[in-house]
Amino acid sequence: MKIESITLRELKMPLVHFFETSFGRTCARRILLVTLHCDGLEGWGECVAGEGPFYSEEYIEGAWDVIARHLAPMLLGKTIAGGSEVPALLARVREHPMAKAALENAAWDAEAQAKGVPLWKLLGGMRREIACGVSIGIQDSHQQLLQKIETELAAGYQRIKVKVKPGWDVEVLEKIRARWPEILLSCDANSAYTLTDTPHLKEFDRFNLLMIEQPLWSDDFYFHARLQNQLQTALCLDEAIRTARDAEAALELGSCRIINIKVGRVGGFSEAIAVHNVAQRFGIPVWCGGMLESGIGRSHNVALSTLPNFSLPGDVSASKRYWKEDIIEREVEVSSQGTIAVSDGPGRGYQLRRDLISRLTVREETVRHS
Ligand code: OSB
Ligand code: MG
Repeated sequence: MKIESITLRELKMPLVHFFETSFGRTCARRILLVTLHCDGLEGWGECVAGEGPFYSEEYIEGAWDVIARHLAPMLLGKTIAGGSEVPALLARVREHPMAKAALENAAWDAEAQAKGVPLWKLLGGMRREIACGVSIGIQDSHQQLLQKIETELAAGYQRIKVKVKPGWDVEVLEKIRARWPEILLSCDANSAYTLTDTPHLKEFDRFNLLMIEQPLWSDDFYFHARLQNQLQTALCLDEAIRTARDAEAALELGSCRIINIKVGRVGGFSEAIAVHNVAQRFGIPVWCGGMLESGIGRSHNVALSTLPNFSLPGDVSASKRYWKEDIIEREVEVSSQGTIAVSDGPGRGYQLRRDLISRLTVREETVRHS
């Protein structure tokens, strides 16, 4: 596949309901899509960077610039066999994993179409359907949160994850457990605590949580090991795992017993597969995280989740939980069993709604081989 040009698009997509974490509230997503034009094919990828540099240091303005000015020129004019060749071509740029992932995943997307195989099979997936959970943000009231949980359980979701932070934690978990003693329940702190909160975090042990996600600093797995030693509940790392090497170090240290894999955070499908394989070697389950993706990123998350060690329900849920209308057709739908079925069609398995994409586009730039 010869990469002839690369198009960047920003789509403005309001969320059906705001999403709040310990680092802030999002009401609308600025979705950055990239399109690789090669051999008459189009590979699409989504850059999951946030509106501001709060989950990680990446954010849409910076990602747009680094893709258009630095990363895209490294791919333009190159002939590649497929997505797995992209990381080496981009390696001279340090970090910027979400920006790199958008391009690499677009190359896999094109490769799957070129070969006429489903993307999930190309990635090494084995499952025909994936297990789904939901991530529920911090709400304006406990009552509102309980109502949301009730709705998601009724829809069939297999695991509920709630966002926590100091002041929105023990009391909230108490109320959830009082009403639903048996459900699979976990919480995600997005780095809202420090080691001095250890006695407080120990109180979480009484809620029989499946995991506590990233309680401490976003770049840490050393002190997470110390915390894990003092807790019964499994820790799960999200922010801190950016490479397979991080995963190996964290698992050797005993920093966590579960890993959340986000394809953007680790820089693309190749590294996501590598993290998955490291975890598998250590006997550690992984699940697929989400970043409030549009249909492009969402369909890629579905494909990744079919790999064998994705053995816990992920945060990949139905399009309609986020968007009035998603940019793919059909939308990502979840069964009453809380599963998403994968299709046997070639490529990502979901068509684009081009008319809607152009209507939502607020900025567009095409970079060509000079
Ligand atoms: O930590 O998993 C997280 C959303 C934005 C940033 C970070 C996170 C999240 C989610 C939402 O939890 C997952 C989703 O529903 O896409
Ligand atoms: Mg998380």
